Amino acid sequence: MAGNRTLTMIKPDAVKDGHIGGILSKINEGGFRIVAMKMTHLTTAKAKEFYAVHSERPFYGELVEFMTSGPIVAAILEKDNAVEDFRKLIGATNPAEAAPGTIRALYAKSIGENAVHGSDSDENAAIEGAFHFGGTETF
Ligand code: 3AN
Repeated sequence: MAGNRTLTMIKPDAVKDGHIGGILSKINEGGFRIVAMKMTHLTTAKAKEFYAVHSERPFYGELVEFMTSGPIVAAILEKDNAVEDFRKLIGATNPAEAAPGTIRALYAKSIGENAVHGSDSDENAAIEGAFHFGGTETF
């Protein structure tokens, strides 16, 4: 059975450019309920931990540097089939390939600075949710 929660981060580029409101509107219009949310600034250690799965990729250093370059907004979103439906709403990793109307088509600058994160599996959604939020911060 598909899970009903996913973890998103509005990344430093989108926060800096004033797109928190626009992205939250797309999330609401997409039928997701926000069950946890915070604005935070990742430390280098926390960003490295979050993206540990990419540690062997050539862009890992750049990714960690970018994700620690300014505050982010992290949120847990709830909806039936949340992981897959949210990845549809955000669009392809590379905004040049993201479908029109998707969050990345609207707000992302490049494959590296791509406005939002979305979990890629139910298992990772649970891990990433627990990474950002304690039980008393999730509703
Ligand atoms: P997605 O965020 O769509 O799941 P992943 O998991 O392949 O994409 O990559 C994680 C993050 O790493 C992306 N959101 C993006 O910020 C960064 N990234 C992915 N590919 C590249 C790349 N070729 N160059 C720079 N950064 C990248």
